[in-house]
This record gives sequence, C-alpha cells and structure tokens, in this order.
Amino acid sequence: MAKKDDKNQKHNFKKAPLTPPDLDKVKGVADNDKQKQLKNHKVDNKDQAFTTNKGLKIAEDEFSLKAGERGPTLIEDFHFREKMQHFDHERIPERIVHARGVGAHGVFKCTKDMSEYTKAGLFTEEGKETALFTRISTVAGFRGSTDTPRDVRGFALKFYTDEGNYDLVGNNMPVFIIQDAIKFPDFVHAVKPEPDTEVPQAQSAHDTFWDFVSRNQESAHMTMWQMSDRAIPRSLRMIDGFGIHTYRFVNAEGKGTFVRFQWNPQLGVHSRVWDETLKVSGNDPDSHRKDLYDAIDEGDYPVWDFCVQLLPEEKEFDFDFDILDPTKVWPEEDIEKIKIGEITLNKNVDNYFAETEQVAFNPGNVVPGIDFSNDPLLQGRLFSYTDTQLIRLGGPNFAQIPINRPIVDVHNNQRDGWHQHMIPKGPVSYMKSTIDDQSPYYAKPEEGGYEHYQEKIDARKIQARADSFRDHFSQATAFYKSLSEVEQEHIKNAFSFELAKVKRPEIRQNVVDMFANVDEDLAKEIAKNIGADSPDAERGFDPAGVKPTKEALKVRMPEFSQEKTIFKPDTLKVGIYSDDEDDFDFKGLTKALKDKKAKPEIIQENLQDTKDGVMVTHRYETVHPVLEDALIVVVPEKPSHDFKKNVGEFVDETFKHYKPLWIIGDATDILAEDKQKADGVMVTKDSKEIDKFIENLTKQRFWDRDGSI
Ligand code: HDE
Repeated sequence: MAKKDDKNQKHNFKKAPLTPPDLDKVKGVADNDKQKQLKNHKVDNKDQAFTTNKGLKIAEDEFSLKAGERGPTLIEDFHFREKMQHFDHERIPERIVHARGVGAHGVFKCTKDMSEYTKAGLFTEEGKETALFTRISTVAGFRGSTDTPRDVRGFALKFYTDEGNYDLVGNNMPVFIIQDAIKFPDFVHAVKPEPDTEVPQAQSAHDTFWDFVSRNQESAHMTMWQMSDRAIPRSLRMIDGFGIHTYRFVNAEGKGTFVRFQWNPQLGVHSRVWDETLKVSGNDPDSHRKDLYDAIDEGDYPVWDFCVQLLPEEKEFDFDFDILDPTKVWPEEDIEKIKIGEITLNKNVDNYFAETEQVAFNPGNVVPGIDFSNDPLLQGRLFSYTDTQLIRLGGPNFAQIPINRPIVDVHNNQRDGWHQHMIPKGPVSYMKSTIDDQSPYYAKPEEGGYEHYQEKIDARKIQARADSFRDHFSQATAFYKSLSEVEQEHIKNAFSFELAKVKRPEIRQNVVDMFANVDEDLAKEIAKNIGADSPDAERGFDPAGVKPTKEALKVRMPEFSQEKTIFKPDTLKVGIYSDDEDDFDFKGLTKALKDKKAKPEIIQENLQDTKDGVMVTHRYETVHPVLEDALIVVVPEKPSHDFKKNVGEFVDETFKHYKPLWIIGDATDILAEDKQKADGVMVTKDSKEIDKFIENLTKQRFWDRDGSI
C-alpha cells in the first residue's frame, strides 16, 4: 500500500485550462438513428469511480501489490492481472488489405424516387434519410503506414436502413485490377511488402507488383488509374467513390435492371503532385485522417452526390465490352449518370478502435431491391469478407458489435459462438417449432422478406475466361486519351518513378512492352527514362487476349479528367507566412479568406497571437508548405533572421507545386523577378486584391508555370 503522503502528492497537480480552438464554430447536428442507438454503448468516465471490468471500485492503480515496499510483486493482485492481461490482448489482426483507414458517420438523403427500378426503401422516397457509416482506406499499407502513398482508396459505405444493413464497399477508382476473385490473393501478395524482407511498405514501386501486372494483362486499365493523379488525392473529401461491380436493382414487380453506383464529391476531385505527396508523407503521415476529422469537427461536412447508371437487362450485350467486366467502366457518353441522393459526413467517431477498426463491411449485405450480378469478382467477395471478419473479430457474433448492429431488431435461431451478447430465451433454437408457435416466422416478399433474383442459368461448369472479357487494352487507352496533357505527363512520370525502383531489368522490359499496347508514345517515354529497350507491343501482348476493335478505341471518358474542375475555395488551406514584428492587418486578411470559406493559417516564429489579436496556427518549423493549398507571404519591413531562414523553402515549394502564391510587400529578396510574373503569382503592396487571390485559389494549380517540376 502506498504511503498516505504519496497519495496526497499525486493529486496535487494543477490542471491546465482546456481551450479548444474556435469551439464556437463547431456546429451541432441531430443524431441519426444509428447515433441514437450507439449512445447506449458510450461510456462516460466523468466523475465516476475507477472500477475493474467486473465493477469493483479501485483505490490504488499506481503501485502493484508487493510483499513490502521493496519486495516482490504478488500474483494475488487481481487488478494488476486484469489490467495487464487486457493490455496484452489489445491488438486484433489488422485487415489483410485496407488496413489503414479512417471512419466517419453520416447520412444518406434520397433525392430521387427510384421505385421504378428498385424496391430498396432507402432509394424510393424523396427526402428520406438513412444513417450511414463510412470507412476510407488505403489498400497496401499496414495499419500504421502513411496516409498518402500512391494507392487506391477504399471507400466503404454501411447504410443502416429500415430493412437491415446495406453495405456498398467501393473504391475511388471505377475499375479493378483482376477479373476473377481467385487471383485476389496473388495480387495482394504481389503488391504487399515482399515476403523475404518485408519491404517496401505501402508502395507498389517494387518488383513483385510490376511482375504481377505484366503477367496479368487484365490489370492494364486499373494500373493506368493507379499511375494517374487519382492515386494521390489532396483530401479524402475530394475523391470519388465507385461500387465498381455491376449490381442489380429489382423493383416491386420483380423486374431487374443492371446498375452501377458512384458518388462524386461536391468539392471536386482534387489531387496532389507526386513530389508534394512524398513530402506530405514525411511531414504529416496522418494528414488525410486529420483533414477529414477537422473538417467534420468544424462543421464543414463533406457531401457527395450519389449517382447510378442504369442498364435494362435487354441491353446487356449492346456494348463493345462486357458490362459485367470489373476492369471496364460504363462510359457516361453511352450510359447516363443519374443523381439519386446525397451523402453527408457529419459526425466523427468517438473511439477509433470501437468504431473504425471493428466495423465489418461485406458487399453481401444487401436489402430487398438490390441483388448481385454474375461478375466473377463480386461473387468471390461475397465469400471473402465474412470469412475474414471471423478471424479479425474473433468469431461469428461480430454483427453484435455496436458499430455493426443494424438499427432494426434481429430475430433468428443462431446461438452460441464467441462473445454472444444476446440472451436468447426458451428451449427453441430451430425453425418450425410447435413449442414456440413457429417463431420467428418467415417474412413473405411483400412483407420485406429477401428473395434472390431468379436469373435463369443454362451453362456448363467450366474454369475459363469469357471471350467478352479478353480485351484488356481498349479502355486503358481510352482513359489515357481522355486526360489532359498535364495528367498524361503525370502518368508517364509515375510509371518512370515506379519502374526505376524495380530491380530486375526483365520485369521493367515486360512492363514497357505491355503498355505499348495502351499507348506507344507513353511506353517509349517510360522506356527512355528507365533504360529499357524500345518497347515492342507485339512482344508485350499476351496472345490469350484480344486486340481492341477500332470502335472500342474511339470511346472517350472526359468525365474522368480533372482538367476542367473548378474548385471551390471551401476549406482550402491558405498559409500566411509572416513575422510577429509586423503590424499588418491579419484580422482583415483572415476574415476576407474565411468569408470565402477558405482556411487561413498564420505561420510565424512562435505561437503568440499577432499584434491585432489573431491566433497563430503554426511555427515555421511545425508546418511544411506542402500542407498548404496556397501561400501568402507578408514581407515585413525588417525581416527577422528566422523569417529569412525559412521563407525560401515556403516560396519555392509553393511555386514549384504550381499553387497560388501571393507576396504582399517587397518581393525582391523573396522571389526571382521572372517568377514574380508567372501564372498564379501575385506581388502587391497591400492585401486589397483578395478577390484575385480567391480566383487563383479556385484554379488551384497553374500548370503552365515555368520552372515548376
Ligand atoms: Fe476488398 N477486401 N476484396 N475490394 N475491400 C477487404 O475485407 C476482397 C475488392 C474493399 O474499410 C477485406 O474486411 C476480395 C474490390 C474495401 O473495412 C477482404 C476481392 C473492391 C475494403 C477483401 C476484393 C474492394 C476491402 C479485408 C476480389 C472495390 C475495406 C478486410 C474479389 C469495389 C473495407 C475486410 C473496410 C476489404 C476481399 C476486391 C473494396 C479480405 C477477395 C473490387 C473498401 O475480405
């Protein structure tokens, strides 16, 4: 037992006042049905006595029970044992893929009644709101890896509907890397760190990934996406989501319609440049999760337009590609995209592990009105997700974990298993009992009972690729050709970067030969950069595939270029690099930016408020210019040593990453004269030209700027 005066001592610490920044800005939002349900599970320790997990109040938690103050520890200290044992078991297996993620709660609002096509309640009543939870993730990295590698982003949605949970488990790219689920373990093994060295972490730039790509030509299209700017998003609030697979809507009359889902951010899709991304990774490996958390915390709720593309079953064979093929998009010029709702993320999680880590998605969680297609990738997923939850969450009762529970009641005869939280009553655990009056009963389809779509199948059992799945290059080419010159340049650079990291020359050669089938010039440029022989498309073409038809090559997908996106200034970060000696009107400048919904961040030598009372956000050392979307430099009359020491890096990085740059004051020692005239650069005496700067902010990148990278 501790001495009495020890105890008095330890309770003597004074608490520092808690002053969360700008709390008054945080907007409240009404709890949705899931949030109300989760409330019952929340634990609030405020003003409560410390207890063991069995409810015993605890008086001492700093010293274990010992035989004498300097003696051996005793095993009878049950509190020590419980605390240590819990700690020893606090890790669960991380997800085999998509291990690093961030979660948030939100709501889906139906904006268009789709009852003509589906009976799914969440899509059939204009204005109806459905609670949802989302988890956005990278694919390859471990749970503790960086937020910003070059990678696909997983975008999983769990809708807590009145008819049970509906999961739409998508990605931020519309196509996948393989066509058949049986290859998924091979692909994942190839992209993950190599097994002998466990290197590299969260990167596709290594031999096994590229070896896999060049031997599996169905990967061509998605690899083009992965080398594109889509793989290095500015923010998770600025990515698309795609269901990828073809699903089936089924209406109340039982009529089926093929459907593909996508959700597009109202902030616009926006990416970083590669050099910037690399630096963000080092400077703030949590940048994406913090960005999402902060936006929601401050009431800047991200919103996505939720859309569908619909295809009547009669038109299944009307296209150059197979509409079931997950390596193909449905081009919008052929199949219109219709907005049917909005997704808003408006609540952060209270606890990362309980919610984000324990949430269990499964594309097999559907509701009446939504069914599957024969996409062979989708079918395999229907097995894999539940299977992986069994090991990850330790048994078959994971649907009872609060974040996974539906908002409707659950009634069935399943019993037992690890961590059963329910207490089923009575002797009956089978159907059709006379004892229990045949409870629970089977719901008829008209009462909401799920009925599988009765698709007629007349086929031989066979292990083969359908002929209609054999053209692997047409859409890869179409995607490339639909991008702007700048975006194409980025793809060339990305290939060249990744392949330069591949050690085996034969793999590098195989890749350039293969991608000569997508675009000859692209392959030539990469070959030049990585010292490969001139690409040979024939040598790189797997004869098991078929060459694209001329018609297929004509397809364009302008919807996937970011070239014409007009960005909103909303939530874009504007660094104001300045000196605390200065008596500049920070209040006026920050207000003008905030009025346009941008996020000014004052960067000075120390964190004392500016002279006119504005809070300084960062010290020069604690933020890097790559973390800002634009930079304003307020040049003081007599710049301090520290101001001069750091300003060069801030200005150079902003300039070479093509971002808006505004120098207020004498720019002579800050930026070379020719660069002062470059696109998106402003040099003025005072801060009156704020409107021009905001306009630059909405353009975001000035690709024509000379001297950029
Ligand atoms: Fe996944 N995938 N996947 N996947 N996937 C998992 O499930 C799998 C695929 C996606 O935030 C795992 O719970 C197979 C396509 C997301 O919790 C696992 C195949 C798409 C997430 C699994 C695919 C996805 C996962 C790992 C090939 C986009 C993260 C942990 C047939 C449409 C969900 C887990 C979260 C996670 C299997 C292909 C998206 C192993 C077998 C295509 C967003 O079950």
